[in-house]
Amino acid sequence: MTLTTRLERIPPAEVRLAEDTAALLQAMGIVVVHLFGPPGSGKTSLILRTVESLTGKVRPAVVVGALSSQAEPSPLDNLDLPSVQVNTGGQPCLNANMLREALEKLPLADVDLVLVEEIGTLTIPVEHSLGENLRVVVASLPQGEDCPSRYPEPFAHADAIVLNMVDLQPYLGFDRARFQQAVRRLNPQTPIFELSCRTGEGLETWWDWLLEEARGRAS
Ligand SMILES: Nc1nc2c(ncn2[C@@H]2O[C@H](COP(=O)(O)OP(=O)(O)OP(=O)(O)O)[C@@H](O)[C@H]2O)c(=O)[nH]1
Ligand SMILES: [Mg+2]
Repeated sequence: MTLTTRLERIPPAEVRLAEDTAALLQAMGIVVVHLFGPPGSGKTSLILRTVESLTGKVRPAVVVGALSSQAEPSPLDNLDLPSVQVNTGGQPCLNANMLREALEKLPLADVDLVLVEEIGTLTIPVEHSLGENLRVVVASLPQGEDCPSRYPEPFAHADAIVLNMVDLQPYLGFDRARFQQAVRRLNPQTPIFELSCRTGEGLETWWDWLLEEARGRAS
C-alpha cells in the first residue's frame, strides 16, 4: 500500500488569515500595495517618490520588511507618516501573519493606502496573496532583459510591473523591447511602468495609475 501525504506550501490557517485581511481592508476602504523585487532594484526609492507625490491626495502609510533587527534603519522610518518595520526573524519574505500584525499597528482609521516593501528577493511564493490588493514587481535595468524569464512566478502574478533606473540605459544598453516581450509572454495584460526614481522620468504615469487603482478599489 502506498501512503501519500500532500504538503501544502502555504498552511491553510495562513490562507484563511489572508482572506480575512482582504475582507477587513475592503470593509475599511484601504488599499494595500505589496512591492517586491530583487535587492537594490529601487523599492525604497519608489516608495519615497510615491508618498512625496500622493500625500494630500490619499493618506499613505508604509510597512517595511527587514530580515533581522540588525537591519540598517530605512529612510522610510523618517517619513512624516505612519510606518511599521517588520522583522521577519530571518524568514526570506513576509507572510500573512506578519502583514496582518503590521497593519494592526497602523492607525488604520486614518489611512487609505499602505505601501509594503518586501524583503529584496524574487524567489518568493507569490501564487497566494497575503491579503493585499495589488502586487507590484519592481525590477531595474541591472537585472537584465531576461529577468522575467529567470523569475517567471512574480512577473506572472503581478498586477503591475515597474522597470526602474531607465536613466542607466545609455550605459547598460538594456533592450527594453526584449524585457517587454519577456513580460508579455508571462502576463499579457499587466501594465509596465518604465521609470527612473533618480531623474523622475516616467513617475507621473505610475502615480496616476496607482491613484486611480487606490480610489477605484477603495470606493
Ligand atoms: N541610477 C539610478 N539609481 C537608482 C534609481 N533608483 C534607485 N537608485 C539607487 O539604487 C540603490 C538602491 O535603491 P533602493 O531604493 O534602496 O533599493 P531597494 O530595492 O529598496 O533595496 P533593498 O531594500 O536593499 O532591496 C540606491 O543607491 C538608490 O539611490 C534610479 O532610478 N536610477
Ligand atoms: Mg529597500
